[in-house]
Amino acid sequence: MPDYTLYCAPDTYAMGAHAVLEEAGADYAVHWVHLFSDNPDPDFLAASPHCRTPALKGPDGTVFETGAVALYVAEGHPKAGLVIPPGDPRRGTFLQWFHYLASTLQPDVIIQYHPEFYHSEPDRQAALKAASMQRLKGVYQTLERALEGGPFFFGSQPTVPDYILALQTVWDVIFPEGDITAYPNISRHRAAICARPAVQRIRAAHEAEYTRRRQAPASK
Ligand SMILES: N[C@@H](CCC(=O)N[C@@H](CS)C(=O)NCC(=O)O)C(=O)O
Repeated sequence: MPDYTLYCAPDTYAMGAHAVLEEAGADYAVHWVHLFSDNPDPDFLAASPHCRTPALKGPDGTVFETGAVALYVAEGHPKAGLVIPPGDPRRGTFLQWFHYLASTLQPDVIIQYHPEFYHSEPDRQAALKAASMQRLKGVYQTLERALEGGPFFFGSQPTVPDYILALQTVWDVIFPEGDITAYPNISRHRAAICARPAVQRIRAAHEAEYTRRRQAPASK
C-alpha cells in the first residue's frame, strides 16, 4: 500500500501536486478521476468536497487544494529541498509566491477556461475573459520580474511554487494571444521545469490518460 494516493484528472491542476510527489521521490499511487460527474467516485468525494483535483489521501488523512497538497508532501520530504524553511531569510518571499499563485494567478486562469461558471450568456463570457486577461497581463509582468535572476524563483533551486507555476504555464491559452514568448523569463522558467525528468514522467502519464479517454470515451 503506497503512502499517498493522488486523486488526479489528466492535464489539470493536479499536475503541480503530481510533479512535487514525483520530484520528492514519494511513495504514491495515482487514482484517476472524472470531473463534472453526476456520480463522483466516493473516495474522491471524501477527499475533495467540491470534487476538484488535486486531492491527496495520505497517512494522516486527506488534503485538498493544490498548494496544500504540494507543500504537505514537500515538507514531508525535506531532503528533496523543495521548501524554503522557516528561519531562512527567503521564507517570506517563498510564502509570498506560493500564495500569489493560488490567490492571484489561479482565479483568472480558471476564468480563461470556465467563464460559464460565472455567466451563461456568450457575450458576457467573452467580456469576462477579456477583463480577466487584462488582469493576467499584470500578473505575468510581476512574474517576469520575479524570475529575472532565474530560471526559478530562487535562482537555480526549484521549490514548490516553481512546479505550481510551470504546470499552469504549460497551457498556452492562459497567455494573451495564446503566446508565452512575449514573456521570456516565464518561458525560460517553463522550459527549465519541463526539462526535469520527474516532470517529464508525470506529463507523459497525463498525456497517456488524456489520450486513453479520447480514444475510449465509453470506458471513462
Ligand atoms: N483551488 C483549487 C482549484 C482546483 C480546480 O479547480 N481543479 C479543476 C481542474 S484544473 C477541477 O477539478 N475542476 C472541476 C470543478 O470545478 O468542478 C486547487 O488549486 O486545488
